Amino acid sequence: MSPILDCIKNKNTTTKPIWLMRQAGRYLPEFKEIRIKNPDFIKLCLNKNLAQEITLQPLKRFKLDAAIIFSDILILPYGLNQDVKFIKNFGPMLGDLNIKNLNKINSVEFSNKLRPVYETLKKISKNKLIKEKDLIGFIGAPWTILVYMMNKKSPKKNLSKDFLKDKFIIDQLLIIIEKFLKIHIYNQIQNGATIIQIFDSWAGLLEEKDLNKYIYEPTLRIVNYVKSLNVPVICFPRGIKNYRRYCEVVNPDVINIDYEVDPKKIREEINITIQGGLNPKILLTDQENLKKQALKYLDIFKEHPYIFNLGHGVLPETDPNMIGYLVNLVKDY
Ligand code: 1CP
Repeated sequence: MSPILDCIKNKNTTTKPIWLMRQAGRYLPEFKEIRIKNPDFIKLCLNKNLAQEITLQPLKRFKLDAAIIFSDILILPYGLNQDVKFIKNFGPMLGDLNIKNLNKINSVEFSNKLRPVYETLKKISKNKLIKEKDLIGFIGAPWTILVYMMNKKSPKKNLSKDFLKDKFIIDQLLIIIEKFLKIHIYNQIQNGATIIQIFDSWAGLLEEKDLNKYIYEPTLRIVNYVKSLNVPVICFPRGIKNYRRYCEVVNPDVINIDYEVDPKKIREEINITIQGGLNPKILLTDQENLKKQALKYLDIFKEHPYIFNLGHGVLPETDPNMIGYLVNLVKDY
């Protein structure tokens, strides 16, 4: 059994497996080289040979315990025929929503449009670099996908909270998003994903009173769906104020904490496997500081099933040597 599955299923605490959110891409020179020649990001995600190569790049350099498929959470709106573009120095830009057209899309059409992603997973799962390791498939949580589809750009670039007033559209859209996220999960698992991670990058934007409708209920249904397929599910509700409550309601196999979470407190509060926490900015400092901060997490979770990871993705300006240093440190712990 792979170290990560052993940690999740057997609650093994003796080894501390490691992988990193956003380990493929951005900070790696070998990724940047491919990216420059491939200006259309979605096309790159759908290029089987290159997507396989990018997924495996970090495994060639570092002793990581998992690969995460090179794709994006916004491949979902793309699959639903909403225009998705990534603009340099701006981020994602989505086209107008047409709820009538969305209602007409069927699962075969959707799966065919995203077929290259699934074929990439299939290819990678047969690659010897992934042997005894996990291949992580992923989705954006319904709330985070809703935010991008309605806001049409990153909420960093201003989010009009008014959009929550359009209940009629939102309720229809949430049903469509959930339906196709499940199909996307099913297809990823069928083609070799051994774990599913759910990124709720904008969970922190909601007030307490809206959590039930937009986060707890739809995410719980998706978590139960993944569990029904006998694959572990990791949830990352970034910025949510009450992780304990989230775990009680949604009950994923693993919870990824962000860097604002007090690791000692969360260890006392929950029983499930914990992943992540280290602030990715620490990787921009020096090795001595990195060692000190990483050991803090390793020591706190010594007796708890723990998968080493960050509290958010690897930053583009990270020196790959710092990643190598961190991975070796965790492996030698
Ligand atoms: O311009 C470039 O070179 C593209 C940069 C890039 C990359 C490498 C984007 C654009 N997406 C990705 C890949 C990606 N995205 C992966 C696979 C690689 C890996 O993790 O190793 C994954 C898992 C994601 C997930 C993702 N995409 C999230 C959730 C995690 C998080 O960071 O919170 C989100 C929010 C996105 C949307 C997205 N994709 C890319 C951008 C610039 C954004 C917008 C982020 C924002 O709103 O600020």
